[in-house]
Amino acid sequence: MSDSSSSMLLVGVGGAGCAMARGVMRAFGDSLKHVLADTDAKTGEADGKFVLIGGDRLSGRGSGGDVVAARLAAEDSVQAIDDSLEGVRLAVIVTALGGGTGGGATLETVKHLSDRGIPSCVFATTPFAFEGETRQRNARGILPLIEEAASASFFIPLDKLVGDSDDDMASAMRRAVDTLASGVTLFWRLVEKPGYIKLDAERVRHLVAGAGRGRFAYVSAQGENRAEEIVDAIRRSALLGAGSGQVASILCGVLAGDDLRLSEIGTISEGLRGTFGEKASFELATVNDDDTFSGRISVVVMLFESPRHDDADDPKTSEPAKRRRRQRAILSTGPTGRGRFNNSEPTIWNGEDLDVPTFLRKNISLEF
Ligand SMILES: Nc1nc2c(ncn2[C@@H]2O[C@H](COP(=O)(O)OP(=O)(O)OP(=O)(O)O)[C@@H](O)[C@H]2O)c(=O)[nH]1
Ligand SMILES: [Mg+2]
Repeated sequence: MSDSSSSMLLVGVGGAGCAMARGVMRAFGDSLKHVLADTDAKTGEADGKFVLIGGDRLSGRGSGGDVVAARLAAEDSVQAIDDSLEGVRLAVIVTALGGGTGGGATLETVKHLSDRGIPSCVFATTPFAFEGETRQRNARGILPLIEEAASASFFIPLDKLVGDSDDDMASAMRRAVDTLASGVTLFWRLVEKPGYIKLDAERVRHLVAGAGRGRFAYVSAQGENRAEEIVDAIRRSALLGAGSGQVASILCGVLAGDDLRLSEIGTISEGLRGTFGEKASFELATVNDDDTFSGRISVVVMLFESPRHDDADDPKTSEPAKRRRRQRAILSTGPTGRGRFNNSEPTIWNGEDLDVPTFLRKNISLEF
């Protein structure tokens, strides 16, 4: 593992999140700098560097599907990940929304990292429709908060990731984890096995920081017409949803062996731009790894909806961080401090404390 590769930290959060992070490590086939975090001590029994969060509150038994309990638990103890952060410039977080920990603890982890100047790129699955309303509600409630806090985020519905096949549940899950994991390894492969068109770790960080919410897919093909088949699969991908919504920027990673032809890169590049708009900013990089990809091309596509922020490479000044600081500034003037009225009786009228400024009483957020 090179120094620049170890500037990227893989973080798994929650039971399924840690399982997916282990999938990323398996797919990469080498040791990745990582940390696995869960409120359930059992998750730590398998391989990998594990930190138990919320041990005092939840006694290592998980949150039982309670997002708020998981958030509080993570607020108490998320600093347990700090000894994994040395030299880290970008965190890639994998998690599954639906339970308590994947949602609640992910949000606190992202905020904690951002406060330390580390941008997060979050890959989060959302529950299958058949899992029921409680899990869907858990996911829907926390999703916008994670989106706002993270530098880049991908919310991947498990229904779409698995597709229409009628596999048994275990194989469908395995396929979902493998697909996601193979895509997520792109970050490390770009740095460790660069092809002719390179992206180094700092450029990856720059592209991801401030990119906002995106869509993500991983497709593979082999044989004579593999490039055309890839373009076709991209057009039909339910995860990318061609034609549904604006695309401001496209990041494409082409992973192949020594047999990758220039014309194939051209076909993929033109196909993508033709599908998602010539006006979108476009960045393509290649990975050359003959041992893994000989005879095959795999493509990771990331589409982002909003234009990038100019200062996005500085997480302290990126838009999510600025929004959070504004929010904190509002909250820090809350009703606990009554200034020169500290020793006087509050002025209560119709149940409202009129000494508290109106914008706080009415929960109006001010833009500074
Ligand atoms: N990829 C994958 N997803 C899973 C698996 N099992 C469950 N899920 C998904 O993960 C979501 C979260 O479930 P868990 O990981 O068990 O929950 P948690 O984050 O550990 O949270 P708590 O256990 O409630 O504290 C579920 O709603 C499912 O959508 C799995 O084996 N693989
Ligand atoms: Mg759990």
